Amino acid sequence: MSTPVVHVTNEAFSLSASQRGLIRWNLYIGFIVFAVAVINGLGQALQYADINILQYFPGMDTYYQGLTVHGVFNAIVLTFAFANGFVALATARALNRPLHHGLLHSAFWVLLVGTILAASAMFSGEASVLYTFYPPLQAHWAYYLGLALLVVSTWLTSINLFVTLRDWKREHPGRRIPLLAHISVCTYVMWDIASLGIAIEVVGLLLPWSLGLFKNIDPLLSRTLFWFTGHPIVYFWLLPAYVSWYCMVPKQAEGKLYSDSITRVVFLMFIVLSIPVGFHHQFSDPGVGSKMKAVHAVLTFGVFFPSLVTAFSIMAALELGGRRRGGKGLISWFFKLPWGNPALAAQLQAMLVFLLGGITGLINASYNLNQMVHNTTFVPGHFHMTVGTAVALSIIGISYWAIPWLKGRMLWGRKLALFQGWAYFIGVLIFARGMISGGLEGMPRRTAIMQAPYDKPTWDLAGILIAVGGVLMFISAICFLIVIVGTIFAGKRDQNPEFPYTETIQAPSETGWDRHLDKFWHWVVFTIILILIAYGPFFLQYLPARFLSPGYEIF
Ligand code: HAS
Repeated sequence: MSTPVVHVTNEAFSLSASQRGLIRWNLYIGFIVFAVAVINGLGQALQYADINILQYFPGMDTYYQGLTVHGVFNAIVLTFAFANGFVALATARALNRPLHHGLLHSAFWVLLVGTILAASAMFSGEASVLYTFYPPLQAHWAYYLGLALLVVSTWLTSINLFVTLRDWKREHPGRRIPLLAHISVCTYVMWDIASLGIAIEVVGLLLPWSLGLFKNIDPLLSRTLFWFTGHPIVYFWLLPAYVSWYCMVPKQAEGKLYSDSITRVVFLMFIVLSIPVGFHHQFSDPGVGSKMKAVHAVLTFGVFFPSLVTAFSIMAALELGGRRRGGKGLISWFFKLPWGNPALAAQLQAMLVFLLGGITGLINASYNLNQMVHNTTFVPGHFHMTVGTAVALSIIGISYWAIPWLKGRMLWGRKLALFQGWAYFIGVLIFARGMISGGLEGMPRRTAIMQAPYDKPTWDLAGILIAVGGVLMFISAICFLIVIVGTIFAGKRDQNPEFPYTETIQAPSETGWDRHLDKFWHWVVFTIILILIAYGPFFLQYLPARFLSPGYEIF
């Protein structure tokens, strides 16, 4: 192998105290809602083993209220707050320049107000509509407005990344965008297009409906707009973790990233392929033609591909690190990785679980198998290994270095942090095993099993596994929160905290074909064409909207 080209700016990087503070507070909002959501999670998991603690906690008066808080706080607020903070930080690091201060401020405050509005509606029991808020279930207007503001906060962050990149380009005419900045911006470009579906649904349909401006709603149109955003949102959750796996983890593992260009291609593929796949969540919906479902099923196998490439790329980067540290043979390099670093260990555990999460995604995506698992606990089994681990455990791992860096303190409770990662890893594997086997036995999702008037003996073991795994995950989450609070208040001062930044073996060329990879607009045009092919026929045949269903507040 030729001598590695080091493509990384080693000059010192710093941000003003106020920018560090704002980024830190984005992460703290995420941790605060996470602390509430894991209590709900424990309640949900225990009820599968017939143990009821839901009644003892605020926000969990009914199963559906607790599940709504759990889903919205974990899957929307935590992930958005983390992305807004971490991806902005990554961009600033890559371009070695500060972010736009006003935009950073506004994104933070809009996120906070949105979170408070949505939380107030959920805790008052007027928005027990789950995180998918399918109409005709109707929530209080504050819930919809809160969600809309959360999306606006991501758009403000996005503008911030574009403005920061534009300023950098003015100072560096003709230069290639640094890889870390490129993939950070790609993450938000994808989300900007994807979030249009939910923006139209919430602002155009649900908010005026909840305010009484019109009486009835169109459930199928709303669901379709929801899933237009609802599948790509999973990549908006995942890509900040990928930013770390590509551009930070190899450094922490003492390895190097193999190819700059392949990494750019992977993120561009997510822009193009993430959106036109939403009907794979609606395989069982009447009103969507089977041809459209087939197109989305095929494209779903397309969006599987960039994750497959990621698995190989990251594995290669890790192998380089393991071999540098003395690993030999086929697999011993794996054990030589620096497992003693909690920031790395948590992310490696997240990757291992994601291998299983990805495989279960393929089962969901296969039309005929989907008929068997749809609306069963198989699906939460899948998503606790994806968003619930690949994303959540990566957020935890990243926080183990990012909070010390942002705060100028060393990580407190290193051993507890290491224990935390393993407890989560083992916990989620037991939990997901229960969800998946229960699902294959027809155990329904989104159902208070304990109160259900029916039961199947084969669900008993599944329920116990879900409860045992859930308890372990809960203990692990509490350990994480203790480590973070300990770091903030009791971590030893550190004048020179490390910001991990990976080197690439193949640097980007200044003159070659791969320069086109930096022209985001080309890829946006491809994306729009593909969306028109995948959604156009449905809307042409379906519109105008059919406002036929009244709203219901069942729970
Ligand atoms: Fe999914 C349902 C298909 C990925 C989340 N998914 C859901 C729901 C959620 C969710 C929340 O086609 C439920 C929504 C609801 O409430 O109804 N999903 C897929 C497919 C993928 C996929 C094909 N999902 C995700 C990700 C998520 C997520 C990522 C969150 C972040 N999913 C579906 C379908 C449904 C669905 C159907 C509807 C089901 C139904 O009927 O309701 C793929 O993108 C997965 C690709 C992943 C891989 C794995 C790559 C592995 C990597 C790890 C690297 C490992 C290394 C190991 C390096 C190909 C990158 C080395 C480690 C060392 C330590 C050395």
